[in-house]
Order: sequence, then C-alpha cells, then structure tokens
Amino acid sequence: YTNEILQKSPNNCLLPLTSKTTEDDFLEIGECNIKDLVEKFGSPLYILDEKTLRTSCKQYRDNFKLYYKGSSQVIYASKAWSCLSVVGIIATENLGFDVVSGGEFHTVQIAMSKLGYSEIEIANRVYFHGNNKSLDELELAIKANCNIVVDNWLELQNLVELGSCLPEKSIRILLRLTPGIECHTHEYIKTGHVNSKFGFNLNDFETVINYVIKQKVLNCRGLHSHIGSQIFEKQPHRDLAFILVKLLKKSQELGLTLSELNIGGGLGISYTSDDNPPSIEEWVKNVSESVMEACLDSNLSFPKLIAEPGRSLIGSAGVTAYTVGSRKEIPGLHTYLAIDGGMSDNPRPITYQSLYSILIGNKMSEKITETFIIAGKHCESGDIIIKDAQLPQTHTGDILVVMGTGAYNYSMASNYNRIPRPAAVLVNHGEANLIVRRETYDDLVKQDCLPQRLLPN
Ligand code: LYS
Repeated sequence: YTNEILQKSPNNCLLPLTSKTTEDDFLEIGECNIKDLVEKFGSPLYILDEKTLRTSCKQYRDNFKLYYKGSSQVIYASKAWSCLSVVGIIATENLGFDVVSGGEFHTVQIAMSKLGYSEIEIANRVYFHGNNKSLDELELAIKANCNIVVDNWLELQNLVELGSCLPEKSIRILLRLTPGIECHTHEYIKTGHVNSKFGFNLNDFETVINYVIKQKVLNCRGLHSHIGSQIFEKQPHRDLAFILVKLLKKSQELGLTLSELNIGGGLGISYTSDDNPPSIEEWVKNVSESVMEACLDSNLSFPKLIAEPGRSLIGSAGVTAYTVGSRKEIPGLHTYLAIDGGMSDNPRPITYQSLYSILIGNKMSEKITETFIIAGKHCESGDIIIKDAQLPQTHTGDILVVMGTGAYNYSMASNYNRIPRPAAVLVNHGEANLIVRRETYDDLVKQDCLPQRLLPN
C-alpha cells in the first residue's frame, strides 16, 4: 500500500490513512500494531482509526465553507455506526446527526450530554428521520425540540395532534420528498426512485405545503431528499439540487418561505481497487455549485445547505481483524479459508453481494501465491466474505484483515448462531481504547425470560 493510495480522499483509500507496514511486516493503524491489538482485545475485532474519521469530518466541513456561499451543516448519518465514542468524536468535529430511531437519538443525547453539550445544542444538531416513526419516537423528538424530517401524511397528522397543546410554531420540521431520481447502486439501498417507500411523492407537494401552512404548531423550515447510498456518479445530486430548488420556489409561491435544503448523502467509498468514487471535495463542490446555480436560476437566496454523509465519513476509517481457522481444500475446485466471524459481524456480502478487499496483517509484503474463498463460521453456505481472495500462503492463526468495514458492519451486526458481537477499539497515536466491549455468552441470554411455568415444580 503505497503513499499514493494513502494520500487520497479518506473515502477513496482502502486502508485508514495512518496505515503502515512495520519493519517486521505487520500492519499498523494509528501507530498500533495489529498483532498487539488482537492479542489484547481478542478477535474478531473492529478497529477504528480516529485520524481518518476526523479527517473526513474536516474535509466535509472545510469544503462546504470553501464552495458554498451560504450557511451549511454536515450531519452524520448515525446508521453507519452509532455508539457513544463515534458520536462523541463527530460532535466535537461540529457535525450534526441524522438519526432514524429513538435508539440512535438516545445514543446522541447520552454522548453529547456526557461531553457537556446543552439540551439546546443537541436539539439543534439532530435531524430525526424515518418512514414510520412511532408515536413514542415523535413524542421524544417533540420533547427534545429537535428537527423532525417528516416522511408522510400519517406523521404530519400525528405531529399536529401531539402538538395540539403546544405554543405556535413549536415543532421544527423538514419535509422529505421522493424526487424520482434513479442512481446506480444496489436495489436495496436506492431511496429516491418514484416507487420508494420513503417520503412524499412530488405530485403531493402542493397539497402538503397547503396543509402545513394551515398548521399553527408546525414550523416548516425546509425540504429534504436522499437518493441512495454508495453512489459514484455526480449527475444525480446535480439533478436533485435543481428539483429541490424548484420546489423551494414553488413553496414560496404558495406562501411558505423555506430556509433549509437537505440534499441527503450517498457518496460511496472504495471497497476494492476497482472502485473510484469522487473525493469528498469533488462531491461537496458539485452539490454546492449545483444548489447555488439552481438558486440563481430561480432567483432565490441561498438556503442553509445540509448534507448527511455516513459511509463516506467512517467507512474507510475502519477495518475488521479476524483470526484464520480451518482450511478446506477441494482438489481441482477451490480452497476455503474460514475466519472466526462472518455474516453476523459483516452482513453486507450476504445482503448486497458487496465486495471487500483483504490482506494478511502479519504478512504485509509476502508474495501473493494462493486464491481462497474466505468463509465465515456461520451455519449458512452463503456466509462468504470474499469469493476470490488473492493472498500469500495463509495458515491457521494468521490475522486476516477486511478493509473498509467502518460503515454498516458494527451497526448491522447480529447475534446469529448466538455468536457474541465483537469488540471495537479506537486507535490514535499508539493508543488503543476499547469503545465497544465484546459481548459475552451471558450478554446473549441477558434479555431472555424463562417463565415460571416452564421450570420444574
Ligand atoms: N446498509 C446499507 C449498506 O450497507 C446502507 C443503507 C443506507 C440507508 N439510507 O450499504
């Protein structure tokens, strides 16, 4: 891994920015040796590089300041990885949060209040999304006074009802719209196409605005749209900017002036060397220029521009270290190499057929001589992390590192086959701190209940 790879935008490097090979041929991240990390914290292990995460936050922030001539706010899509330390780092980088559940919101509230932020600061930074928020979640959001991104009619009506005893303009909302934009990504992670489950369809726009205008309790500040995830093209966001700005104009004509425009997220990362996503700078420049151009066309002042990256902030900051276990050779066919984790700590390959890159963390510069199928340890033939991994001679006990696992690995992990979820460590300047404790067998039965009548008398 040459400097050339390491100097790219954080979303376009396979390994975290601080990755190096030590003299004795081990992978080092955040000045921590992979072997020491696995010895100390066990395996599998999620490893998160603080420097890479902070660098991507800074690149988003700085580039919006550079390219957008209005105010802007970057909000982290918590769904990529939500835990106290990740939220803490991102909060101190001055980003806000997109949360899609009471649980994600609670995590932000706890982390930010532990760091000393006031309730008002927390509320201002949180945007509560979701296509089916429960009444409890809506109440939570209203009580905290955060921004609510309203997805549908039921939610609008529920908000009006819940807010009926509140003073005027108490509930800050944005309206989520389905812009009818197709982008090239996996079917399951597209969100902006016409038959998406998310958001109001455009033909409802006028009716929705007219309804919102009449509701005293609703303080509608802007529009939101998100077209999908792991996107490499730039045109869809440009199109989206023009569509949304036209709707800002339309809303103004209907009597509702909106000051915020949330353009969503979706910038991809490179999982393999064939991937070449735009850099964070290119993405921000494209979005900023498109929104400004559209505003000039429509003769509107620049709204507060909000973007909500998740994967491109944290994806490449993380790797997962596994220990190699059994090896099965099927003569004339292929060789399986099994690791001590799999679809429970990384469900992306089985869910989206996602590709990953790997290396052997204790044999960084050894010659590639073998091709393996990397299998997980779950009771499913589909539990395959990589179908054709090119590796040096690899044996039981070697440390296999999967790159680009910072997003949607920890957050989508399960206990399938009652396998405890791995620990996570944060590395920086030679220090490694546990940020998520490894689950124990006792944790696995913690929520189980055994009714009295099942016990012997
Ligand atoms: N979980 C998805 C993935 O791993 C991304 C979901 C994005 C949701 N808007 O690619």
